[in-house]
Amino acid sequence: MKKAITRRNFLKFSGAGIASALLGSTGLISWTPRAEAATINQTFYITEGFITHIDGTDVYYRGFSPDTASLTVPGTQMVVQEGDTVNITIENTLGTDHSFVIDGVVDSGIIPGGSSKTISFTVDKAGSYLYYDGLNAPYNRLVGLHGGFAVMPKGSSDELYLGSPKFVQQYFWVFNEVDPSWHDDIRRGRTPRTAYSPRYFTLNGLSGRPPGAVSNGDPAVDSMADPRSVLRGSIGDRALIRVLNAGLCQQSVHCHGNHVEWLTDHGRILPDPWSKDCIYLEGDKGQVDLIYPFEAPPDAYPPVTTGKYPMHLHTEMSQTAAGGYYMFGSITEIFIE
Ligand SMILES: [Cu+2]
Repeated sequence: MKKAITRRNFLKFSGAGIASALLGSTGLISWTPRAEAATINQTFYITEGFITHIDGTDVYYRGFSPDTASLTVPGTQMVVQEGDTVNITIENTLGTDHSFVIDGVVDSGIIPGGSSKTISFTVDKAGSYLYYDGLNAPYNRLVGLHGGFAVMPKGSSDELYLGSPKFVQQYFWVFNEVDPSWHDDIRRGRTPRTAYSPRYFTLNGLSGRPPGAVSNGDPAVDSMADPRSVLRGSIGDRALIRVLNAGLCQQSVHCHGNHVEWLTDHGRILPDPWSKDCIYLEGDKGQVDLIYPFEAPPDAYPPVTTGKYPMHLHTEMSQTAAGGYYMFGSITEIFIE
């Protein structure tokens, strides 16, 4: 049992995104396949606090954090392998009930405020998953209680599922959007009654800080510099992107430079992957898996083999913040080096 943190002790964070142990110095997810299944132990602390956005607004969040002193939104990325036994301990440091759910895999049930629970499950289907708090849906998920979970095929380091198109590096792109008044309602224990009106749009918990903006280039704050989000590769590389939508808004994910290969929709394997520029991402837990091929951009003239290209969403409001600031939404960079 843990004592609930009182509301007086709210921590304030300038940005989300604490790199996890799974991430190397470049931010890439590194993975070494194993011949044998393993037991994976992970502890999440459900914490709360405020994150300051570009216009100075402090917005209330909850997160699946690696310790009691931090607030991590989205929660730490997890990568496991088919056949593994996963033990997840949730320490709920808050006064409210929460849960841990992976659709089709596990549901912890209610974890009352101030208590902890360990859930054990085995994973048998390679793919990408959103873990989230399923209680008070969708509010607990929207205010930050979500994260990415990947199951690698047994013995493989370069496939989404056995026999899939191959990749060299892999990333999570977890999208969300933020209606501060809803977050404040949740903080006060109220059910939101106002129309959903998101004012901030995030990628892996961060928004863009374009050139000239405060904290431009700071990987702890700027999604255009966050190594968890920025695609980096050389001609011939291929990046798997596990795209998860924790938010409610449908999106259109557009990678510049090259088309992406669209491998799955909601975990369903597409038999004949399309090569496409814009990918529809359903709202309310939509998910797709994509491969970005680092090829010479076919439309460039004169021809180029290096360059910097954006990934942005084609819903225009998702590129804004606080109702105005343009280019401060869900955006990142792609470097062909
Ligand atoms: Cu575009």
